[in-house]
Amino acid sequence: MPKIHITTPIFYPNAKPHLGHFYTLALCDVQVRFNKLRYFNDSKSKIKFTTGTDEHGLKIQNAATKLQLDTQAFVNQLSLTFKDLCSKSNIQYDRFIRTTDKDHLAEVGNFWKDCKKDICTDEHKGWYSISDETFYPDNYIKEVLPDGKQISISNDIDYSTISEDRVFINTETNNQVKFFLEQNYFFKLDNYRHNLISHIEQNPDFIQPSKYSTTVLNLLKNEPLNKLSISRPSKRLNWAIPVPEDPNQSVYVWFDALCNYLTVLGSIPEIRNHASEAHQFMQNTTHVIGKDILKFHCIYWPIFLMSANLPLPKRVVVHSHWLNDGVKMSKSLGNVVNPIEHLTKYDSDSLKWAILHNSSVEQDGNFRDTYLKDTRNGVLVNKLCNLVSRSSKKFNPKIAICNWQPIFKQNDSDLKNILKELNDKNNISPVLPNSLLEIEQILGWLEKNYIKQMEAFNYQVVTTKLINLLDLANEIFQDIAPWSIKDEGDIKKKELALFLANDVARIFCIYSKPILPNITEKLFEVLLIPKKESNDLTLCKLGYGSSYGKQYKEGLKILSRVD
Ligand code: ME8
Repeated sequence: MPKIHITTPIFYPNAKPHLGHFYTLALCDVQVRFNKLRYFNDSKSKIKFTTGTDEHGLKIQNAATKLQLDTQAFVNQLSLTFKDLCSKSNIQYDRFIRTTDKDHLAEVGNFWKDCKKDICTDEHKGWYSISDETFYPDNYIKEVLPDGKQISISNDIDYSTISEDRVFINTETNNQVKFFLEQNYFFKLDNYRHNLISHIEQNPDFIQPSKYSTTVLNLLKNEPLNKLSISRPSKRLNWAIPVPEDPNQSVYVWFDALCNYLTVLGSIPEIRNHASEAHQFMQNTTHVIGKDILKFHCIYWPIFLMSANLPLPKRVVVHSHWLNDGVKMSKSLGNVVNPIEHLTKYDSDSLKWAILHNSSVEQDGNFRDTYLKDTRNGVLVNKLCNLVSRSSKKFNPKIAICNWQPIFKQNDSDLKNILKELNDKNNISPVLPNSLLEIEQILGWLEKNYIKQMEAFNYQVVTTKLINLLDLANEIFQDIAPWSIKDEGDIKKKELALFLANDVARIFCIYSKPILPNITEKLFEVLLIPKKESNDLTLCKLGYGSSYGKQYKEGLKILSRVD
């Protein structure tokens, strides 16, 4: 009876969401729906999906000030655009947390107190990027001269005399940094370095894909794990949660934000209690993040949790980035694809399939408009809906299904004999036996690998196999050409084409339900598949449906082309 918790990062509402945010949300939504499908028959299983907005910090404060807007009104408005994206794309979270929510403010204060033994005060000087909300060491900084030339900063730079008009940037993100000198609270990360190394080594799936586990281990083993500044003077940052018992200091936005993963599960004592549901959810949490925030989730967050004596999440799944002409799509650069535009022109299933089929969590990808059209027209209309409509519109597949279902369900030798008999009698082309064999092979592969691949977020591998299935069933249909069969003697062959088209469509719909919740729901209706069967992965074999096929309603369009 698993309790599973899946999270996206909580996004900064300093601008409207773009395709990158949609991607993380879609990765999670599919994972949630896949788990619901997988555990459909386990009435005690619970799957929780949380997302939200990260509303404090300098970045937000400055964005609101620039527009001369009240900061709360500013975040209220932008937070809604993230919610709106979810509702327009049928992304169904259980909680949308905002870090300005009351229960969260209290949770951050309590968490801080629980980490107290590892927190100290010190003078802080360093290069801070407001856009990245993080400090960078000197060797990641360059000065941009008035002629645009970039030079490294010299070792003997006098920090106390850096004038305001000089421009410095961080070399990783190219975002501007400023030099700050101030008194802050610090978290002694190094206290947990060895514990974290052992945890990652003993749990090779803690950080996925494994290349990121290697990156993090290398960092922990080879780079100094400096104290992390976790507060800012309130006079510089007032749009933040105050540090408990010290109103002159404000909690650093990342300390505040990471804590959302606790707030959504309940109070800290409850999460700590081994017998509680909150504890089980916490232990079985999958954080899905972009690689830009690896360090925060794979180093800082587990260390904070160790300090507070709380369970660590099960795993952090790290995905790559969507690029635009080779540059990371980002709100600050404005080089973004707006998912809402695509949702308006196409539909949410098409957008999800288009980006998940054309990407992998391991590699950065460039978005192309053609992905949408190819998915909607090429896959969903021409391959999937066509398979259903061509086998149900002119014909009633009911008898065909009744006749062929038991033969496929029984055993292989019967089927082989029948195919042989059909072949001898009708001299059918080799397409049928070859394609049928391939269908059986793909179904065998899916039966063995679907759960493993979906769990590892390798959705593209699954969608590729599923498209193959549709191609093969369409090929058989085309080859047998039931519309041209008039002869009574050929009736078996005609019925076989109808049965295969319907049954492959049925199986395709079960497997693709997590990615295509809307269109599969409609197709299950057309194919007369009862709810219980549409959620049963054990029925993903030819002949295992109990459906009798529905006469396709005249004029019924599941999905039409977009040109
Ligand atoms: O970092 N490609 O928020 P954020 C793929 N508030 N995914 C992308 C992307 C791209 N080009 N751009 C953004 C923050 N993302 C913090 C998080 S969590 C406790 C606090 C996605 O609005 C990806 O998931 O900058 C990335 O990690 C996240 O949005 C960053 O969102």
